[in-house]
Amino acid sequence: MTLPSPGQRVLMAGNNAIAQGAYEAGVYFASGYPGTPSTEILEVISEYPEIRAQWGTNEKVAFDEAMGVAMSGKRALVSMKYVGLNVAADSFMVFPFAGTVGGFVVISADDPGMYSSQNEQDNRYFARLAQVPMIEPSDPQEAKDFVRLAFELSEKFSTPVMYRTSMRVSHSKGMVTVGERSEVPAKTFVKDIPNWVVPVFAKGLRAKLDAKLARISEYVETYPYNRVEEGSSKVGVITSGASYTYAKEILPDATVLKLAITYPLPKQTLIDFCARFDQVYVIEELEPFIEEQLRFWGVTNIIGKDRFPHTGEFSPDVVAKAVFDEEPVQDFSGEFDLIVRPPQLCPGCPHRGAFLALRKSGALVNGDIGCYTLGCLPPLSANHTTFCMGASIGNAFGFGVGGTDKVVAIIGDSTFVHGGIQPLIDVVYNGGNTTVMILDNRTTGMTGHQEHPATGMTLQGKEAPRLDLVKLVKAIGVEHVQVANPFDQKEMYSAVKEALEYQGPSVIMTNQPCIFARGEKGRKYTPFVVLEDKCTKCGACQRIGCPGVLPGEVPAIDEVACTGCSLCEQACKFGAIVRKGDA
Ligand SMILES: Cc1ncc(C[n+]2csc(CCOP(=O)(O)OP(=O)(O)O)c2C)c(N)n1
Repeated sequence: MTLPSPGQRVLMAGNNAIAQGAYEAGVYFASGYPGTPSTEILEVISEYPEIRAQWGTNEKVAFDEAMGVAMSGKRALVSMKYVGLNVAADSFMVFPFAGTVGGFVVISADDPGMYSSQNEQDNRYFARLAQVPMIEPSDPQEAKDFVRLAFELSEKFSTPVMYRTSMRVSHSKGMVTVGERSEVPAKTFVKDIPNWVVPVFAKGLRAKLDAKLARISEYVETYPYNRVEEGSSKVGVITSGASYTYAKEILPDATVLKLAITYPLPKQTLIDFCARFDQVYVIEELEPFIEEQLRFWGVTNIIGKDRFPHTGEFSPDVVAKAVFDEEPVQDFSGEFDLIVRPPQLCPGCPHRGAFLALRKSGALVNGDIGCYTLGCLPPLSANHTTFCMGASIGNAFGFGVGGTDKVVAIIGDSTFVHGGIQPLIDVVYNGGNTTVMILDNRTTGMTGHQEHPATGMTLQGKEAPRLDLVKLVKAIGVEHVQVANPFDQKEMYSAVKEALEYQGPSVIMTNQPCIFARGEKGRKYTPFVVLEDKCTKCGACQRIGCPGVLPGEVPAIDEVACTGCSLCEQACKFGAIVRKGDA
């Protein structure tokens, strides 16, 4: 990547701008864990040699490390998808009691509309829960500039600061004027047990935190980036983040109070603003976070979630409908009129072979988060529950305790390292008869092929000590451990059968890489072809769920898509599928 020079105006996506903002703000350390829409922030930061950047094994670990750097006196940032903050929440809730030494910023990237997420969650409530200030940019220029503001805020009040972005802000592009890096002098950590040993001194620190929040609340009343844009019409609007851009497009003449800091809210500024108008639109994506607060303060002349949907992503259309339509829009699915393309595993994906064996075994499968979640879709239909990262193993243990026979937890390599190790320890400790299949495709596939400890590579693509998953599960105490090739159906099925028959905890580790994993790209494949005269039209090859097997009375194989994995050949009992050249 060529880094832009100071003063240059560059077209940047919001996430790239955040990375540039971190560079300019003199950030010393950045960590995180991949997750849409935040992933690129750390990937781009890793290009700046001035910042020590690294993937953490999960968001809590990444948070704790950044927190340590900040306590040691240097600027630290941690970046994650909004659900990552659920994982890091334990630290996030306690850190504010002590405050920070160097600036500390946690980036939470929300996904209104759930484009690539397991749930919809408005993380603004996290700032309120943790009692930390929160800043929200609206466009790429602000995405960059607000990083510096967030660090200044953090150091001014010695508090962690939450920086909330969303899918639209992170992924839209805009022109950004870049600046220079400011090296920020390191501060010094002073040993002060009553401040830093939080649990022992929590009662006193609680009062201090309240007092700090009161000071910040006063400060935000005059914060220059909470600004009023005077308009010519009699309409007032309160908004922030991506919603600001829709509000400006749909109500160009309105007077807009644009909030940069959305927690704590500037109470008096908001009350005074609302007093100027008969009615004020509160245009905020997801929950009525600002609106509820206004109503709590006795403001009644506001139009909020009685017209605007509280689910899904906003767009100019949604805002226009809510403002101008007769009927309030109560629900919004966030869908566009696009041709439906059902998600599916890629041709040549090793997970397919694992699901075929699982389907044949009749096991109840507790799934986890990753590409393999798609194993729930027909025709595989072999992943029966999925919730969040690391849940599969505990869920499978629970199903077993509940009396269900033949239960398998499936979990990807990245997810296992993130949140699967402790539940496996628990299974061994508590005598579970649980089978765990670790789908080791040697990458974090779903989020775009990031490295993790078991790939043996760092964020920067440098070699690192490789976490040996087989040794690890044995060290945990699992005695029945098998490594199986998912492209060899006989081997895979017999591994599943054996594990299910075994009494006690067992692990099956698949051993084939993702076709896009490092070192796999650009490989030449010899595709398979269908011999029409031998085909009995039984449909078995269609039931492996490979997009490379094209439907038709006599199926065909898409030579461009085919990676020669041979699962279709193994499914055909009539020898009608052969490797090209062998026909
Ligand atoms: C707490 C949390 N952090 C991050 C994510 C984003 N995310 C979705 S799946 C996934 C990991 C997928 O990697 P892996 O388990 O190796 O499976 P693969 O996709 O390679 O099959 C991540 C990081 C998430 N959903 N939840």
